[in-house]
Amino acid sequence: DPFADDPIRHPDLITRTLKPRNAETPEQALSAQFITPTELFYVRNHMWVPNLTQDEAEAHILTVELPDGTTKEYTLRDLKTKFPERKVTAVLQCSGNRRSHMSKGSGRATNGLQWEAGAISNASWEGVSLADVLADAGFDASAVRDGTSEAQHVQFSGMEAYGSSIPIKKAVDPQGDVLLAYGMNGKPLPRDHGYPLRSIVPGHVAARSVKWLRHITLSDEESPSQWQRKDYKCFGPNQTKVDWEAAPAIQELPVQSAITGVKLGDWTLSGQSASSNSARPSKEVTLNGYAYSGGGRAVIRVDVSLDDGKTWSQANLLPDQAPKVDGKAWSWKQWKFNGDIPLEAFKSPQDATSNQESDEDKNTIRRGAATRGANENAVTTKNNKKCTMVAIKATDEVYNTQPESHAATWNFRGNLATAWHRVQVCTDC
Ligand code: MTE
Ligand code: MO
Repeated sequence: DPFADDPIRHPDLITRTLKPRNAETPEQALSAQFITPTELFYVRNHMWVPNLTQDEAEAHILTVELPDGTTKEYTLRDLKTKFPERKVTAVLQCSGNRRSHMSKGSGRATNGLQWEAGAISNASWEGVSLADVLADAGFDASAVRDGTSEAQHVQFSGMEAYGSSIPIKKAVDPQGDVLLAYGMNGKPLPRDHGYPLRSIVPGHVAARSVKWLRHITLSDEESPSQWQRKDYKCFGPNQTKVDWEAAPAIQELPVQSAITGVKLGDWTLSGQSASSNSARPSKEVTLNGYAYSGGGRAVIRVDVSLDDGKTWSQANLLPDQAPKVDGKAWSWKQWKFNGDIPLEAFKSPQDATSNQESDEDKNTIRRGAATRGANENAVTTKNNKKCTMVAIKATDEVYNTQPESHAATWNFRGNLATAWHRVQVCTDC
């Protein structure tokens, strides 16, 4: 059993598969801190987890291969001593994050792990600059700027067999901030996250941040791996038999957001004046979550609708807790919203089901019940239950925003599920 040696997982991670180990970050941890606690950072492994002792790790060799076939080797110790240490705080998001929302929201099955909104996390990464190492290995980055570079791609290979690549432009861009990282949140990388060395490609899909990194190849071609040439691509909603080569590999991520907490408060009277006849009962609601865009594009706004998209308000974006690097937003924005849902908005579930994502429905009921201090019994008091749909969407600094429906962006691989995040919120009226 190649998995017998896998590390122990934190019990709060939500396991999707055990062998290989895939687990998402629980909602609470997605919103509680700006930096996701290391032990709750989501895990996406295609194979087993390599196991190196500390001595083996220090002696671990990274080989860099130039287009002319010449190679240069660096031990982890070399990397740590020869190059200045750099630290970048960056989100990693799997291309499959929210895939289950796409499947349920569109009513069409998708291939792959049925992640909810927790295949994303934020951490600080410590290591050395890939651009520095490539220059030391003898690669002349000016050829990339001149357009005369033979190398067009930087291929990364992991110790198990996983591999993928990024465009050379990103690798040598001084503002690209690509790291060869050996640290995470101030400690050595844990085994699940690539010990002893991984690439970190901020702003790109996490599939390009290759763990247990052992080989870098500069080439005129993309990585030949299936993870570069196949799995992480998108197609149109009508395309199920596809020409893989016709679509580019996912690199920079589109804009994304999710609700990771819903709390219903008390009934209050709102209106022009609480004492006048026009006062209407409404239910206090508190929402929170994250928003993120690829390519270093900052999220500028998170819009919230308490009536499934008819009217909108704005969430408060919480202050960044990591400085932007060279003006690039590599981390997410966390957000919070307080509002009131008018009594009339709550409909019996039959009327409110048109767009519902059923298992989120369950979650929300659980949350609602918890905030009322009730227990799971509340779930069964179906007759009194009334629900409404809340929705959110984010916009980034170039005004890209999220699509309304998953049907419009459905693809059979279930990649890049970025439609408005809708959650059904229920109460006993
Ligand atoms: N690197 C190796 N060597 N093996 C893998 O299976 N999975 C990739 C990427 N790098 C993978 C890998 C994918 S698809 C994702 S989403 C991220 O690692 C997950 O990184 P994490 O487990 O540290 O969250
Ligand atoms: Mo992924």
